[in-house]
Formats: sequence, C-alpha cells, structure tokens
Amino acid sequence: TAQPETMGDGLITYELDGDIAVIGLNRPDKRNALSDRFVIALGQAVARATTEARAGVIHGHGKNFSAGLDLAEHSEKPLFEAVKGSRLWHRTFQSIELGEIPFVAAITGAAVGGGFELASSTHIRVAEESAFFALPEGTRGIFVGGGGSVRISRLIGPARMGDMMLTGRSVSASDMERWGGVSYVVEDGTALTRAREIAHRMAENAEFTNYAILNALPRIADMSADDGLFTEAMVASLATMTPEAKQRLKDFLEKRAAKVQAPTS
Ligand code: 1HE
Repeated sequence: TAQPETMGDGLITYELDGDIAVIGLNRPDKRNALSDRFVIALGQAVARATTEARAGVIHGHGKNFSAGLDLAEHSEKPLFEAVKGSRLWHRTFQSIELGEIPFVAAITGAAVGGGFELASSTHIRVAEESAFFALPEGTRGIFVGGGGSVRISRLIGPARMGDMMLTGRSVSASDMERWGGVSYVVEDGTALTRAREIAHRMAENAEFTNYAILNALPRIADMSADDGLFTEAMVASLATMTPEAKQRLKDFLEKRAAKVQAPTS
C-alpha cells in the first residue's frame, strides 16, 4: 500500500491500494462542502483512478461524508455561472456513474444535499449507523443541481425525495437502507474498511463485465422493455466473447474457480 498523497491543493487525498484507488474528500473544517475547485479536483482523482485502478472508494475525512454545495461560494454566483457550476457537477458525477470502474461510497456523518448527490453517483453505498441524509435545498431557497433529481429520485423514488426536499428532514442510515438508498449499514467506525473490502472484491471481476454493469444497466433502465432486452442480448454476447470470460468459464468447469457460497449473515 502506497502512502496517501494529496491532489487539488490538498482538497483530495489519493491512495492506490493494490487494484483499488481510495479517494478522500479532505476539507473537514468545512464538513467537506463542495466548491467548484473541490469538484474539479475530485474529477481529476476519478480520472486518475480510472487509469490506475480496477475499483475505487470515495470517503470523507473528519466526521462527515459531505455537507454538499459550498453555500458561501454559491451565494455569490450570477445566473449563468450557476448553470455552468451545475453542469460541472453533472459531468464529474457522470464520470463516476457511467465510468469505467465501479466506486463505493463510505458514508459517515452528514451526506447532505450535494453530498448525497455525489454518493448517489457511486455504485454501492456503505453507511455507518449514525450517518444521516438530508436534502435541505427547500430551506436554503435553492434546488438540487448535482444530478439528484435524476439519480436520487431513481434510487429512492420521487415521492420520498420530494418528502426530503419539502420537509428538509434528516433520514437515518437504517431508514435510507429500507428506502433502497444505501446497500449496507455498518457499525460506526467501520464504513471505510467495509468499502475497501467491497472495492477489492469488485476489482476481481472481469473488467468488461464491470464496464457493462456501469454502462448498460442504467441505459437499459431508460429504454423500453423490448429495446432493453435486445441491448442485453448484444452486451451479453460481447461479454462472452472476451478472453477473460472464456478463461473464467473454463476455470469453473475444470473446478479451479470459487463456487457461489450461501450468505453468512
Ligand atoms: C459549510 C457548509 C456548506 C458546513 N457550505 N460551509 N448544505 C447544507 O445546507 C448543509 C449545511 N451544513 C450543515 O447543516 C452542518 O454544517 C452539518 C450538519 C453538515 C455539520 O454540522 P456541524 O455542527 O458538524 O458543523 P458546523 O459547525 O455547522 O460547520 C462547520 C463549518 O463548516 C462552518 O464554518 P466555520 O467557518 O463557521 O467553521 C460552516 O459554515 C461550514 N459549512 N456546511 C459552506 N454546505 C449542486 S446543488 C446541491 C445543493 C446542496 O448541496 S444544498 C445543501 C447545502
């Protein structure tokens, strides 16, 4: 394991741990509030991880994942700058969601507003018991601008998202799990460790399959059923043609590959 280094004037920590990249949001004094510079640095770290690693983790230094949009910076913005800011977030988060390697978010403390939007662009969310989620845009007189109206809405449903935005209430990790917004709730102090384990596991998959999971699944979800099934047949057949698939299928048939195990918990 290499020592973590910093990127973006210290806003990001970056560590390569075998096949996985661990990206840390590193502005704990402002609860990892996301300025434009911060989002640009995150995008650079994601691009780097994509060339160096087979899976990634995103976590927050300090007690919180992220307090969302940097409200100090946002309040100064003229209209068109706000549009461009939102589109920067869209590009950056899309480079995660529809990228080349899967990411896990390790969520501690607050995942609020844009912080929840960032988490919703990753592929798996691990939250500590004391983590909480909120969309206080209504309270602040603004609106989600980091892709939340699409991603959070699809994850937990527009009615629940609307409730969170209308009431500004905090939702616990266990309620968010029930809503489908997080996949794992873990003991406090263990989210990063669990996220790393999951990332290492994902990194062992065939690269093309991971790529297809990231890029085919959300697109097929947007298609008609008939178009989706046709696309699925094409992607499935392409995957089977890769040398990795041929080797892995052979390994299974010759009893060299791990079997699927019954769940442990
Ligand atoms: C910030 C931000 C921020 C904290 N922008 N500076 N997001 C919000 O509406 C959430 C606003 N933040 C909070 O509700 C709380 O800070 C937390 C629940 C996240 C954490 O509470 P706590 O008690 O640990 O920290 P704190 O004392 O409130 O904040 C510490 C410092 O961080 C303080 O600055 P200081 O100079 O007085 O030390 C805060 O001002 C600063 N800080 N959050 C700027 N968000 C693309 S569109 C997305 C739209 C949104 O994301 S809307 C949601 C915005």
